[in-house]
Amino acid sequence: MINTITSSQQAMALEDRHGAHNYHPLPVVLTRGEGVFVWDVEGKRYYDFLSAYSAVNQGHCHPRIVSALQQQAEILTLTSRAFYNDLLGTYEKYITEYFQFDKVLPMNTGAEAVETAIKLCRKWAYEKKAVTPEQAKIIVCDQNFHGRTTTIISFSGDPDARDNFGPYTPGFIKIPYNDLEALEEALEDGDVGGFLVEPIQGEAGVNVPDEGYLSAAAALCAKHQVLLLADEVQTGIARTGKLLACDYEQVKPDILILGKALSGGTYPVSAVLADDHIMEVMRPGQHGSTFGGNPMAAKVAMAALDVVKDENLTANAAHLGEIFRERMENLVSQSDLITNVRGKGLLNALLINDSPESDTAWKICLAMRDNGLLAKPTHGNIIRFAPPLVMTEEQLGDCCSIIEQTIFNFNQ
Ligand code: IF1
Repeated sequence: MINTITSSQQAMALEDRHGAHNYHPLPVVLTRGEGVFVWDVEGKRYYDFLSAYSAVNQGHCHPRIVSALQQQAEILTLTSRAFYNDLLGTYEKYITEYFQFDKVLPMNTGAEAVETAIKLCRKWAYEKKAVTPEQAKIIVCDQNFHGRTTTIISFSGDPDARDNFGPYTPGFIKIPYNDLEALEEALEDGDVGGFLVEPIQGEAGVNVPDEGYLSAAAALCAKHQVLLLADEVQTGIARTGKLLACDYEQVKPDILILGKALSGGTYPVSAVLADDHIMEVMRPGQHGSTFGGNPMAAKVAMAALDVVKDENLTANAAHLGEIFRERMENLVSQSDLITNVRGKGLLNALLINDSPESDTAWKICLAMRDNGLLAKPTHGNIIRFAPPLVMTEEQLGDCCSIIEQTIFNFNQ
C-alpha cells in the first residue's frame, strides 16, 4: 500500500473518518523530521517544541540511532524471551552501568514500565516488608500522569483519563504533590510499600516542586522502609539538564522508571531499574512481555544513550534552559498575556494569563504554528516547551524570537 497523501486536509480527513477520536491534535500534518526540525506535507518547516513528549531528546532521525535500527533490522528483530538473544545481556550490562543499578527489567512503553514498577513494589512489600496480604498500598500524587492502563488511570485525577473506565484498581493513596507533611502522614500506614512520584510533573504543566522536596521525600521513605519509585519517563535522559531529574538532589530512587528517549523516539523502549535486594523478588514466569528486551530495542537504546553522552546533551539542555527562561522572564515582564515561566533544563512551560478552561493557549499554539514553531497546550492556559536537546544556541535564539513575536502580535 503506497502513501497517496498530497495535502494536510486529506490526511486529517482520513484520520477523522477511519481513526478513533481519542486525540485532538494541533492541525499540522508532519511527513519528515531531522534534528530540531519537522516538515509538513506542504513542505513548511517547523521547530519542534514538543519532541514527541520528550521521546525525541536526541533529535529527529538521529543518524546513529537510525543506523543501529537499520543494521539490527536486517540481522534479528525478535526472539521473545523464550530464548536468549546475543544483545540483551550486553544492553543490560550497558544500561545498568549507565544509571548505576544492579539490574534492569526491559519493557516497551512507559505505562508498561510503570505497571512493572507497581508490581515489583507490591511483590517486594509482601515478600520483604511483610505487609498484610492483599493490602499493599502505594502513595501517589495529585495531578500525576503515569500512563493510561486500567491500573494507572485508577489513581489519575484527570476526569477525561479516568471517568467510566472503572471498576478501578485499589491500593493507592493520593496526596498533594510537593507536600512533605502529607507524605509523612500517609507513610504512617504500615501497609505502604512505595511512593510513586514524578520529579517534575509534566502533564500538570511542568510543576516543579520546592528545592529539597525529593531528597526529603527519599529520606522519609527510607525511614519508613518504603520504596521510592521515580517516574523519569518524561524527565529522564538529559531533558531537565541532568541525566536524571533526581540527580538535582543526589537522590537514588529504589526503582527508576525510564521510557521515551531511551530509544530517541525510534522504537518503544522502556526500562525499570533496581538493585538486587528489590529486583530479586521477580522470578521466572512472574512478569514479562513478548517484545520486552528484544534485540532491536537493545541495539537502539545503546545507540540512543551513547548519543546523550557523546553529544553532551545534558550540559546543552542545562545551558539552553537558562537562556530560554531568561528570555521568557523578560517576555513575562513585557506582556500582560504571559504570567510566568517555569521549568528545568529544556522542560519548561509558559503560563498564560487566562483560566484553565479557556482556549487561549490553544490559539497561541496555532499562531506559533503559523510562525514556524510547534508546541502543545497542557490545560487551557499552560504551554509546554520541550525542544530536542540537540538544539544550538543560535537556533534557540531564533525560537525565542518566534515565541516573542507571536505573543506581541497575539489578539484573542
Ligand atoms: C499520551 C502528558 C506527556 C509520562 C510519564 C509515564 C508515561 C508518560 C511521566 C506513559 C507519558 C505522555 C503520553 C502521551 C501524553 C504524554 C504526556 F501530557 F499526558 F502528560 F508526555 F507530558 N510516565 N506521557 O509522561 O508513557 O505509555 O505513553 O509510553 O498521548 O498519552 P507511554
